[in-house]
Amino acid sequence: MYIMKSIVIVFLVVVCVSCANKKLDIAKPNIIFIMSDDHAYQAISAYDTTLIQTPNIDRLANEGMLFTNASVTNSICAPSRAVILTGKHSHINGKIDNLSHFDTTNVTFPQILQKAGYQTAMFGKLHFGNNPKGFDEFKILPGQGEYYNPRFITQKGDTIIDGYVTDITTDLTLDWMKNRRDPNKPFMLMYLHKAPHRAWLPSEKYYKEFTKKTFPLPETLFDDYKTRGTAAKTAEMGILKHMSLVNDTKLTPATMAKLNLTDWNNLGESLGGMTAEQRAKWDAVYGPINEKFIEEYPTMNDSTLTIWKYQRYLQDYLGTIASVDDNVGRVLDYLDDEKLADNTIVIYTSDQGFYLGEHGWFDKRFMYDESFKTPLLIKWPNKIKAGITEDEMVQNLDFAQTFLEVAGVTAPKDMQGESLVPLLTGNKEKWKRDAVYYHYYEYPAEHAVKRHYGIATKEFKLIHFYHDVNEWELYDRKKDPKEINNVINNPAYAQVVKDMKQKLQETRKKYKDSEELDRKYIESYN
Ligand code: SGN
Ligand code: CA
Repeated sequence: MYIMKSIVIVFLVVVCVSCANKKLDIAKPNIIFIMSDDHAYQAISAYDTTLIQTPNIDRLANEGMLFTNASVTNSICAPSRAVILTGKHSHINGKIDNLSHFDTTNVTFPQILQKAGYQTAMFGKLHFGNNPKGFDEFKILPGQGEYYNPRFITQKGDTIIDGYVTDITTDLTLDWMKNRRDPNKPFMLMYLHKAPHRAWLPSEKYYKEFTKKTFPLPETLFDDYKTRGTAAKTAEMGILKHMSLVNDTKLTPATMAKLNLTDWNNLGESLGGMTAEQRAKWDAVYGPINEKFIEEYPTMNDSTLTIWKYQRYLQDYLGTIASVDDNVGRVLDYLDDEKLADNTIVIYTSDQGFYLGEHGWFDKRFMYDESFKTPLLIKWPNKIKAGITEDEMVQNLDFAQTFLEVAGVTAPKDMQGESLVPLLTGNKEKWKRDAVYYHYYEYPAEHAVKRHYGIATKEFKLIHFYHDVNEWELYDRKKDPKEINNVINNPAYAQVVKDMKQKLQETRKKYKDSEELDRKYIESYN
């Protein structure tokens, strides 16, 4: 009898402990990391209503926190993703550019969360050249992926899915949440859009709508880079000179031939994935744009051609964002409907910012604000007070440690960011950062942006361009937010230059970057 009693007691204790553990696990917050590719903060209405309304993305700011000073450590796709996953700068995780493969011996936060009992999944664009580790399920685009009828890499092999990439990425995400999510585990989901990456192909609904729109010109569209060094002048990302009339502004080879124009690419390539039916619908809208251009081109000059290209660029770029916004709404609605929202932290960001005509440019790469800064909106009910704007300097480097802390897991000591949890939960006094570090490597390469590193404080930004130049630039971020006046040689800033150079050296040391590593990564190009 006594033995029986003991067995029953031991059994009950075991059951209760495992119940409690399960409860604890389920109580852990779910994490949904939404990232688009090349989404400029200028194109989110929570930041700026000039260009587009994004009511669904804005919900994250209305119900949570809007970061106005979020930046990346290296403004280019795959390196930004590597920083996010590892919590380490590019020079440490080794993924300095889009060209090299990601070193999968790096430990990533999804691997740690998976081990800690999270169910993990990734859908959309990764761009690593290899498959992600630490995911129970993934369906990712190969490389850049296609907008129409894209191919996906899955654990069971490749598959082509008919339709529009932004809708499909969301369908895959919702399908996983509806049908394969384990209700007994917390989950971490990476929902990663290809849009609005070049060559900016909107869905039918939105190319019909957005090709009718005209957008205000940015103040710096005709920037002459007067006060800057060589890098800005030699970069190949100008709307007039380097944006393709064919791939980017969607003139047809026939239009080009008629006007005796040449270009570096042809339409067949970027629209390659479309079916005949999709192409016919596309031509019904873009055909008349071509005809009008044929009429107008003979009277155009550099300035009017720049403006025409800018308008065409924004129509398509913003058209792709309208789909992203709709689809983010679908996911947020699902969380609300399924009563998952209360225990889910939702993050919206981009792999970097983007130039929407500022300084005459498209693309990214530079440490100037439009591409250095990135959108960041976070909703976490009951933890973040609704509608807060946060201006502390945070980076994509901080995400890994943030998610680990959210999940109650200790981060590895060699991660280099800071958890954002104190900022999210109103414990700002714990946030001590006064400068952020940046380092861009991909040169010589497409768009010809020279290698540079630098630091930004809330007041100033110091940039050192190196490799085949040795040039410094300093911007007064408060007085010159558009970064038009490089004041590096202005005697009034002599002390600031000295202090910022000192701070840069300390910061490089702190993050273990060095001239030796700069040389190593230059040599890796030879
Ligand atoms: C492609 C684009 C570039 C872009 C890179 C990197 N050219 O090569 O404009 O800078 O991707 O983008 S394209 O003609 O092929 O569209 S990233 O977001 O993947 O880093
Ligand atoms: Ca990108």
